[in-house]
Amino acid sequence: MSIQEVATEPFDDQKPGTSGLRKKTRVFMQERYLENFVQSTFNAIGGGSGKTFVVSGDGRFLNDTAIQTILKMALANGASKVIVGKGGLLSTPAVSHLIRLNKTDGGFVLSASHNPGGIDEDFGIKFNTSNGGPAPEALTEKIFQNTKSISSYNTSDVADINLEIAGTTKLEGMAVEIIDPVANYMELMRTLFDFDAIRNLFSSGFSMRFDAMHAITGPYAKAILEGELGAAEGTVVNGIPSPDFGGGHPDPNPIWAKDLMSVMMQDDGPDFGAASDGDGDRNMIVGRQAYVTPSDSLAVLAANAHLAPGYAKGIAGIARSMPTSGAADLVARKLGIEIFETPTGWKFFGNLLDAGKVSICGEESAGTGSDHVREKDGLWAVLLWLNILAVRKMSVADLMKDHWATYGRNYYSRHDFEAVPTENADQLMQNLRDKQESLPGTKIGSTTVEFADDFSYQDPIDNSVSAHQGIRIGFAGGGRAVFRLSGTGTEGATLRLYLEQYVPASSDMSIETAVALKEVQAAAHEVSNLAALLGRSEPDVVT
Ligand code: VG1
Ligand code: CO
Repeated sequence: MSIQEVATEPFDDQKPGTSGLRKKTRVFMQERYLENFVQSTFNAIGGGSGKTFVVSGDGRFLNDTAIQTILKMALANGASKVIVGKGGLLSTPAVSHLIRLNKTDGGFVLSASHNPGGIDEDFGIKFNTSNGGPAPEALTEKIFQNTKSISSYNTSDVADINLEIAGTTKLEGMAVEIIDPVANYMELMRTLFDFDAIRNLFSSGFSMRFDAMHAITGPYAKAILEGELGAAEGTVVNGIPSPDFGGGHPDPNPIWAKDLMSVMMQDDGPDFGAASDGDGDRNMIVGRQAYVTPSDSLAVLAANAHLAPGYAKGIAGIARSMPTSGAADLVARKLGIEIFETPTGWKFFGNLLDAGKVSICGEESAGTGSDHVREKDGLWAVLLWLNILAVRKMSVADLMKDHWATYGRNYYSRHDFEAVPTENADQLMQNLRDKQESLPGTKIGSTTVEFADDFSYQDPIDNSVSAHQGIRIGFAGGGRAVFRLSGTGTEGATLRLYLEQYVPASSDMSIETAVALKEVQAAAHEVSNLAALLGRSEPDVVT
């Protein structure tokens, strides 16, 4: 075996986005593309010498070859040990847990999450630090700077490792430990939830459908829900991870999880439905004829978490990303705990979780999680819902009605305008930035702007500032619109318009979401001149 220092030249497009580096798969297949990014990461953390890492992904096309590349580079950079899930498979929350459990120096997650997979679709890589969470901005910026000046990377000419056989192999000076992807994660879940109560719920006839969307949570859900908790065989559908996710988008929302939605909307549908994304960190929750928005799910989980053993002492605080609705804020106020509003992306929750300031975090994009790991965790959310339903003994629909009767309801929807020419999207954002200061007091359509700003966040722990995180506009009467550009897309720009309307507990809660949001939607379109700038007014995806 020999270790080689290979000369390379930089690429200019390796800036990590909201959640790591995400590109078309063929971009990643270019010679030295992955190598450059991985070496830039090793260089940014002070080298790999003597260090231990977790490396795995969601099984999408290129997963296994990327793992082999990283193993050879880890060896050449002096790493002492790498832990890999059998078959190269680990969900993102499981990677986070293994980093923490084994006190490794970090890990590489290979995934483009909810983006489709395949040679003509998307691939991605993300580095997580020793706390188990995504690299904070200061580190991703350092990695990016390295990618622009890199001149060589280290690799070795050892043979590929067989990832299908559990056990430890010595690769020259480096140990490669192949482990069962599910076992440690299941043990962690057992410490948090009342498995007996959930088992009794299932044995009493409670029915469920879990759509793994041909992605990573299949094996986890099968082992935990069917194997351990006694859910009927067949509860988990699309449970075998495939390199192209069966040709679909592994994105758990009513659009992409359409089959699940139609089963759940039937009169005799299952009691409970859930889905998860490509890498297993997102979740969708739906009861029989009752879809739960992710923002509401966060609020319900926070309000009821104490019913699960892992949170029986109560929660310390809640954090939500800025575009997420204010439903969780109302719960925090009632519980007398702090609420934090952070920029989009899980990396902003890490410091708050590490400092013990918050126990539960969430994003409107179907991500919820807690201090048990440093990533959002799809199956965790599903199990917490099951634990709550087992204790409260009511349907999802009734639980939501009860929640809204206590707190009022935050009607919510996200409108995505995809593959917009970058200039047009930038122009729209720039116009809003230019005029936000003068907006308060202005009448727009049938409402009036109460506040407007370009969201800037100062981390309360390390005091780092992240500016220009999206335009927030608050309207009279409890409406809010948020504009921001996606940091995970791989084609043109995606403009996200987030719409929210609060109605107090005494109001009629049976109105349709689209109706409740009509006024704020019209005002948002008017204030941004959206139709003229984008050349259309209908979004591609409404969630
Ligand atoms: C999207 C979501 C954001 C989420 C991110 C990563 O980012 O809006 O809430 O954290 O995806 O999710 P953006 O920049 O496209 O809006 V995942 O499941 O990739 O890890
Ligand atoms: Co994901």
